[in-house]
Amino acid sequence: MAFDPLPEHHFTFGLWTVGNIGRDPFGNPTRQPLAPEYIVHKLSELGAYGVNLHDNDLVPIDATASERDAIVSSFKKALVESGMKVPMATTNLFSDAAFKDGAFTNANAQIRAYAIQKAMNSMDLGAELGAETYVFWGGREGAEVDAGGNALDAIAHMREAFNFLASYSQEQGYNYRFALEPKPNEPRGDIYLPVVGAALGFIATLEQPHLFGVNPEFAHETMAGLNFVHAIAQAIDAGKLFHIDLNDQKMGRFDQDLRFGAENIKSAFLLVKLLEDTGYAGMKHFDAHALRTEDEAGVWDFARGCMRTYLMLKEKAAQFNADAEIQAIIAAYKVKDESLSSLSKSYSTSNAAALKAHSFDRAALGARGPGLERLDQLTVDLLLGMR
Ligand code: GLT
Ligand code: MN
Ligand code: MN
Repeated sequence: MAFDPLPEHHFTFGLWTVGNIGRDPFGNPTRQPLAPEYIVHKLSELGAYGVNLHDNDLVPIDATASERDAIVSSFKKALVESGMKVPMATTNLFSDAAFKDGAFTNANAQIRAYAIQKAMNSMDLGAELGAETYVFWGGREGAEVDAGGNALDAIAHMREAFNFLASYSQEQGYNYRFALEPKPNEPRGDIYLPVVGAALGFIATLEQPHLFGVNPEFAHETMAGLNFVHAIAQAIDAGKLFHIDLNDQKMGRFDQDLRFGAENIKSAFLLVKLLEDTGYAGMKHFDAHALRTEDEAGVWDFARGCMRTYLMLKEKAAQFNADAEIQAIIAAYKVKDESLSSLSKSYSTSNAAALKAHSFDRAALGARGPGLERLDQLTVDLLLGMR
């Protein structure tokens, strides 16, 4: 099997991902910048569906209006020539010094207003390029010092900004779906809305919650030692998985943004299986970058590898679902009892009375092993190509 990516697989990369120049806090760039038009053509050749961007990945923050228009028209030409789409856009609210203590949540009202202005301009750009999903990653929306008392205000300011921008989107006819991307820390000591569950809880407090979902990133829950597959399950259950950022990460380390599947292969497998089994129809965005050690050839190896690993894991998921022994173990694991389920599924006075009157064999319930060791070993066998 070739595992060749095709546009129908809806794989996307950010301009900032394959365009990453290999800079880190201790070291200078190790690669030359790549022109956005070149990136678009290369990704299209590799079988990607589209490319995503921040406003300033394409248009420098200090560009004049005419410079902006020239840059955008050259980029649009590359999109038309290559057939590539821009499904998602976002705003850079973290690189400029003005945002060093946050953007929408900054304690300074002037910076908050500037952040909203910048986001509106960036939403205009995204809409012009055809983007339907708008991501908010609150990279600088956080703190090292809480003595300023901003933690509670920040949530209210963030709510104001999202309510404002959702109305702007509707009035302009953009009809974006907004996807909040949680991260626990880095570049701030602590970032507000650190995990998927926090973002889901916050969305319920917005004026138009139906317009908002999440854009979870594999590395972000993993950095904090949390289970990304569980986070995605909760987002799917809530109908809020609008977008996903795929990459990899060792737990408890600096933000590594590794190639998808590079590190936690079993979790990556279970994630792909969950997305495929539940018919996730959104974009699969690889928000990662080639190692700083690599030259340009390594960048394209990285991009090919992300897509190839996803497709191999998708194949493994199909094999898992068709494996009679594995499915028999799962069927036995999920013990069914129609009559007890009918009592416990929903409350009624009579169900409560019948349940209270039922006699359970507690010792037998505690004695039974669910077969998870065998199931997990078969999963490992399957992933290692032994089944
Ligand atoms: C940045 C970050 C990502 C976000 C991007 C969107 S930019 O690279 O590390 O997780 O998805 O702003
Ligand atoms: Mn990240
Ligand atoms: Mn991301």
